[in-house]
Amino acid sequence: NKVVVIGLGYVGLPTAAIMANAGIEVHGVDVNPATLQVLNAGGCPIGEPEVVKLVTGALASGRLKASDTPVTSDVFIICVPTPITDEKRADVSIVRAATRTLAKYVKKGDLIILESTSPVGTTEHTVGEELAAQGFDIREDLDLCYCPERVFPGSTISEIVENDRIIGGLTPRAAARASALYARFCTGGLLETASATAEFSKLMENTYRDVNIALANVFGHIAEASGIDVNDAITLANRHPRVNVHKPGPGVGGHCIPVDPWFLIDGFPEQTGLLLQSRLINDGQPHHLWARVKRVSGAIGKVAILGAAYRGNLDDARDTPAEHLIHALKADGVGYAVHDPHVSKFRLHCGQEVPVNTDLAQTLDGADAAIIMTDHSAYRGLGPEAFAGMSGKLIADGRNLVDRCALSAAGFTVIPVGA
Ligand code: SAJ
Repeated sequence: NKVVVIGLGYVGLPTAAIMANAGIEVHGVDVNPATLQVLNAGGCPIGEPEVVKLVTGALASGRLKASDTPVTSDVFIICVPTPITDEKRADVSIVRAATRTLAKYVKKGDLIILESTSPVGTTEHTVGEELAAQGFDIREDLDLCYCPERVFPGSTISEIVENDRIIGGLTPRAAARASALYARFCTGGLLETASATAEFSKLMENTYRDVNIALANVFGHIAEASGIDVNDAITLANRHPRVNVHKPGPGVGGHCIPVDPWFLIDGFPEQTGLLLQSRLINDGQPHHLWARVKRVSGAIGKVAILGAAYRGNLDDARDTPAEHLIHALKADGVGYAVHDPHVSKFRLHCGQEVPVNTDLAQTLDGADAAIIMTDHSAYRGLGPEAFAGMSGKLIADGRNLVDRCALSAAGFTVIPVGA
């Protein structure tokens, strides 16, 4: 009746807290001293209110504990990051290191579950290999599973509890055992399959979204070239019962959608031309928007970037499209200031920390152009008063949020996406 969770990040920590609140004794493990310090003081390192409530409650109940080392247990769940390298290769070294750490605490008969989004074959070949190195027969002695998370940041708890969950067992016995565990805190369907099928399915879900967003962005380019408003056309197309065109925008961010398709591209280069093209289209969107701004005005010294978060109303700036825009501005020697109501700073991949202002008027002060990158509610419907402090009158609206009519009437040039 005890579960060890390795990795107390955006997925591991909420999962640990949900299990603790379902009456399971949970021992969380993390290598980050700052995370452990906050948790051991009874706090929560993630800001989402529902998560804070559940984590602090679980800690107070004594059923959730956190440290930097595992303990013996019957069940281990791995929720660590699976990044891509600068060369866009899948990096499963953290999964390997986590498995090596927990392998010392594993005994015959234990259930080991991987939740991290991973290349096809990781459960059997990376996790399995490390456990086999300890002398285990990974089919006979242990139950090994891949059960991917499907968390949509911003609604973490309800997504973990209510979504259907894929349960991929290396053996049917392993899948049945993991199902029984998830049934204790998940109300969604528990869909048993093989581990490799589950790994592929998870990658399919996020790749489907990336390719569809790329398609929407291409429709946006066509609309821009033809003078039609893409949003009107999409609204009409989506009235077809089998069509769901996604939203064009200023790029695709987050730690999942811009990363996961690379796992398939890396593993299956000959089969994934469409996926590669989609990745390039979506990563090119911030550059595309900046190129359109430059076509309207060649004399821009300072840009105000509105939105550091990768998606609206989140405080999460990981892999934000704003990073691509910053690189484009730097390459052209253009200065920038960043505004976000929810983010105070973020770090670029090169290590540079970018300060973020939470005061919109201060950020816009003296800017020649404003570029809206994030669909925060705070930007919806903004009119001329909001942009009054700018030096220039140019707004690129990457999310089609501002009051285009009022701004045009006040002499602003607004560049929308897909129109
Ligand atoms: N975006 C668009 N147009 C759209 C939809 C999204 O430009 O039509 C952009 C967003 O603004 C954002 C990026 O794409 O920059 C990614 O956002 P997202 O809404 O696709 O979601 P994520 O990355 O927060 O979470 C995704 C979800 N996956 C799917 O919807 C298939 C979530 O359910 C997964 O659990 C999560 O990835 C994950 O952890 O894998």
